Amino acid sequence: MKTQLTQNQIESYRRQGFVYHPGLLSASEVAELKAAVLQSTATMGKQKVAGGGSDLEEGESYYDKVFTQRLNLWRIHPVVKRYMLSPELGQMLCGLETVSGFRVWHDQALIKEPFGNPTAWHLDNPYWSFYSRQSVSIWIALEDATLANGCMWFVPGTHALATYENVGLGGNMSDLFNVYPKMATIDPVAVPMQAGDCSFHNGLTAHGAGANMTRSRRIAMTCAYMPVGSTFNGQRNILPKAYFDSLQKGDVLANNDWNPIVYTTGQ
Ligand SMILES: O=C(O)CCC(=O)C(=O)O
Ligand SMILES: [Fe+2]
Repeated sequence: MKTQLTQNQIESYRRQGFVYHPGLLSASEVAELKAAVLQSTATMGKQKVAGGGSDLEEGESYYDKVFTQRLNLWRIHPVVKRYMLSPELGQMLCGLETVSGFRVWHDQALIKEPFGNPTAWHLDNPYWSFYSRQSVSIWIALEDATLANGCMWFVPGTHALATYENVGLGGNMSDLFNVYPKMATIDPVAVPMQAGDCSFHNGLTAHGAGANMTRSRRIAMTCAYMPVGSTFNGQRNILPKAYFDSLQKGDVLANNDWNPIVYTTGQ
C-alpha cells in the first residue's frame, strides 16, 4: 500500500476537501482486497451491516438500486480489516486533517451494479453519530471507475461551506443544493480511477456519482474515519441499539470494539 502523499496532495486536500491518490494498491493488493470484499458481501446476502448491531436489509427501493451497500466488512473479514484499519493509512489521514488520531467509523463496500442509479449529491458527516469538521473517508477503486460506470465527483471547497444540516439521500440529484445554494455555483470535478487508485474526501465535502451506464460492476471499497475524541450527537446511524441506548449526547465515542483506533500519536 502506497501511503505517502506529496505536500501538493496534502495542500490540495485542505483547500478543496478531496484529493485523488493514484496507485494506493498494487495489482496483487487489488486482487487480494477485491476477493475479500466479494467474499464478505456474498456471506452477508441481503444484510447491509456485518457483525451484528443492525438488521437493515436491502430491498427494492430507488436507493437500493444506487449501489449494493454493505457496511462493517472489517468486522467479519481479517483481510478487509488489515487494509481498512491499517495504521499506515491512519497516519496518512492524520497528515491530511492534522488530528492526533482516528477511529474507524464504518467501512462500506459500494458496488454500483450494471445500470445502477446515480448517487445524489450529499455530505457524509451529517448522517453519522458525531459531528466533526475533520472526519475523512477513503474511496478505493477495485475496478476501474469511469465516467461511464459512475466514478466519483466532488464539488471543490464545499467542506468550508457546509454545516451539519442534512438532506435525505433520495432520488433527486440536486436536493443538497436546496439547502446549500452556494455549492451549486461551483463546477464539480470528476475523478475517474484505475483499479488500485483512491481518493480521500472530508466528511463535509459535497460529492456524488453518475449512473452506471455499462454492463459491468463498479466495485469500490470505502471507509470513514472519526477523529479520536469525537462526541455523540444523538443520531443512531449504524450504532448497535444497546450501545446507542447507553449513550448521552456529548459522550466521547470510544468503544474499542465498535470504533477501534486505527492510528494515534498518543497525545
Ligand atoms: O460510490 C459512490 O457512488 C458514493 C460514495 C460515497 O458517497 C462515499 O464514499 O462517501
Ligand atoms: Fe458519501
